[in-house]
Amino acid sequence: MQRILITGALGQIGSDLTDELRARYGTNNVIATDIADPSQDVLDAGPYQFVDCLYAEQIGEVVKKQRIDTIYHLAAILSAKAEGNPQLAWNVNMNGLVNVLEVAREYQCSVFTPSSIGAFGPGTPRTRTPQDTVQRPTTMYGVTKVAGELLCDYYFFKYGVDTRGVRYPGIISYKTLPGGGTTDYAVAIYYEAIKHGRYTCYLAEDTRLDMMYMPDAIKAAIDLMEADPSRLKHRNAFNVTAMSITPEDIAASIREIIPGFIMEYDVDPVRQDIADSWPDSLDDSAAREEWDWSPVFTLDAMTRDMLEKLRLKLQPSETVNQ
Ligand code: NAD
Ligand code: AKB
Repeated sequence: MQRILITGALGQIGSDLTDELRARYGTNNVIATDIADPSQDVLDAGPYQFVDCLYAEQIGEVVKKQRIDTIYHLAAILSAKAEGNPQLAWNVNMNGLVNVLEVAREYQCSVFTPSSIGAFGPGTPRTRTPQDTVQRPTTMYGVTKVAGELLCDYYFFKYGVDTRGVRYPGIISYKTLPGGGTTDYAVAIYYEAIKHGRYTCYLAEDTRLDMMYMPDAIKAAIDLMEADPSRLKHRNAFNVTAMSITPEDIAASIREIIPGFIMEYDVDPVRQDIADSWPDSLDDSAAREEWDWSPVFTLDAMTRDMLEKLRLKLQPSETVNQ
């Protein structure tokens, strides 16, 4: 039976993942945890506990009491926020992960940990970035992601902990706002298109990055955790992608539905530097071969769904483009 603990469950990915895992495995079998204040909706939706990943005993207590066998470890500091406070990012992203892995070792849990396109750097081949290649990131976020990938491999080889993970691209979703990444613009653009009919983008119009719609990101995590382990040659840090797009590509896709949408640019050098150090497009053939990874959403399909869902979510008084 699956008894699941999610760390960082109130974040962008965690809030969607919690719902999907509860739909599959039963509400009471999925314990959402975070350090942020939960809303009443979160408390009503299923089991929730405060767990700070910086304290292994807090993780261990829930794992033991709730007889957890699988941990989805999502608590982290994302790239732009990490550049503002590198020491915090190192602490949360590394010590939080070590604590989760140690608890998993003690209680024989499987662990899913996301890495990122941020694990690559300027020396990495930019196009069709291979699964196994140069990883010399220039951000603190990237440093912690590469170290995290290696640490997860280490716990598998050294202790037999069933660690698995993907390198996510920028994730686009409507339920919970992103938490301080470089790719957050790709979510904000949809909100602003509906709210104000225009958006000022902090990345240059031709900045090409991999992106993925949330349902595919959730599918990647669950498919990998359910994959036959005998097929996995890589275990952690599988490249996965759904689309390789620029801000202008998203704007053009939105204009198919909101023809008057205006996109302007005011480049933020910090986030532009980070984006410029990341790949244009990942080669995800290892994930396709080893656990049949295949995304569902194209850019236009995602745009249609995002705009439809945000129109339902936002109050009519907040919107100019119904
Ligand atoms: P997020 O910032 O939206 O959420 C992170 C959550 O972690 C927050 O709710 C925060 O309160 C919580 N948290 C922070 N410090 C904590 C601590 N000490 N203990 C417990 N919880 C703590 O992040 P996300 O976008 O949901 O990302 C989840 C994971 O996926 C991260 O590892 C991130 O690097 C990775 N990832 C995300 C994206 C993306 O585009 N969202 C892309 C690539 C990889
Ligand atoms: C970020 O921009 O930090 C994240 C990521 C790609 O890891 N969205």
